[in-house]
Amino acid sequence: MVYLFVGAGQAGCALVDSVFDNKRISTLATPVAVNSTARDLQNLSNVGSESWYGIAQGTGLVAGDTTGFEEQVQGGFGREPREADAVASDLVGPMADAFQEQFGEGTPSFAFVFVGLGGGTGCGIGPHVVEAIREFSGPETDVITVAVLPNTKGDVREDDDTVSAVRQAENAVYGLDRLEPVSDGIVLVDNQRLAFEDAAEGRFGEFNEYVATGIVDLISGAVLERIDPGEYESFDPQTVDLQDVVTSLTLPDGTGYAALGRSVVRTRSLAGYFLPFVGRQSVDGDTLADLAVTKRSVADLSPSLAKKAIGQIRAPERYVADDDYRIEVSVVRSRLDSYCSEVNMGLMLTERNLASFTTLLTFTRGDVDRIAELESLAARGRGRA
Ligand SMILES: Nc1nc2c(ncn2[C@@H]2O[C@H](COP(=O)(O)OP(=O)(O)OP(=O)(O)O)[C@@H](O)[C@H]2O)c(=O)[nH]1
Ligand SMILES: [Mg+2]
Repeated sequence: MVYLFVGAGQAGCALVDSVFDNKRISTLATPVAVNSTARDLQNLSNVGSESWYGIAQGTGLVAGDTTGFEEQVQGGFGREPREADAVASDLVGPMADAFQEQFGEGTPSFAFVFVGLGGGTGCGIGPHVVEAIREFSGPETDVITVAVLPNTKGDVREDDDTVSAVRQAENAVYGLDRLEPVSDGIVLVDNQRLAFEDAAEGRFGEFNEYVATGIVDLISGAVLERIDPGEYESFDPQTVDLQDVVTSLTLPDGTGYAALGRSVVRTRSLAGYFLPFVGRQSVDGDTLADLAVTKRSVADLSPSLAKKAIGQIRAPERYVADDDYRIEVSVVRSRLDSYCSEVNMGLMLTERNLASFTTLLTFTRGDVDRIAELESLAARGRGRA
């Protein structure tokens, strides 16, 4: 194993679950799910009870295969991150031991911590999860936090909805303020990118899958496709690896905040699936770049304020080697170059009939308008108190 993926709270665990929907990831990474409600853990499809930990008032850290787990781990922290923080701050040592046991021999070179920022558990426990990872694995391990920003859209009214937007914003700022100093980089997943109805109905599945696929694409290089680039004479791989991702998330004056974008274009028309030699389609680099940036995971963001960018193209061999079909990597790259001066581009093969482009655009906290918006909503909450 090389990587450790820990989810905290419902959203965090759902995102880890989505990452492990890609079966091959389990050859590279160890999953852990920490929550205060057993029932939410039972909803996971790809992370089994041997990887669960419960934290609740008065329980300490409870392993998922403990008898009576469900009775001990219930109630949660119901949007109260300070309560979750108080309980979890005493459990850093036990979490460090548990993560070591899950990971097995050695320490991970990279760890990802996933949290949702509107509630109590992710905001309160998340930062202590990062501390626990650092405690068992030491300073060599880079920790990237993937944080969900709550949807706080809607007119400010004095009814319950308004209060809940303010409350979610307060929690989000509380969580971010504690995650920032312990994280090497933060990738933001903004639920405001979902249509309001989608978020209200809790239809997060597709969004989680989008984010999970993007992260898997960035971390897995050639490994997940079982491709040996050396077998392809005409191919000169330019790989971006996780170290490059961390570099791209780190800014000279502190932790960077990144938006993730991903685009996919089918490289063969539907007819081509049935008649192998017809229907090949060329892939336009500009379209690929444009789609990924348009679909970025954070609302109200100006790409031209990005400080750094990283991008990874994946395509079938013909699209990286054959003159007639070649994707113009330089066109994709020049899109990122137009935003910022520090750009790292990778090109990797895939055996699927898909060309994809995944990118992270990194900003300072001050340049992310959505964080400023959450901060001012949170301040309104404090004014009321
Ligand atoms: N993108 C995404 N967001 C989610 C998901 N589940 C919940 N959320 C959002 O994430 C934020 C945090 O909510 P939860 O993860 O349920 O909260 P929690 O960390 O379990 O905390 P408590 O239940 O309050 O103790 C809220 O804004 C939710 O709307 C999910 O699967 N995906
Ligand atoms: Mg919860």
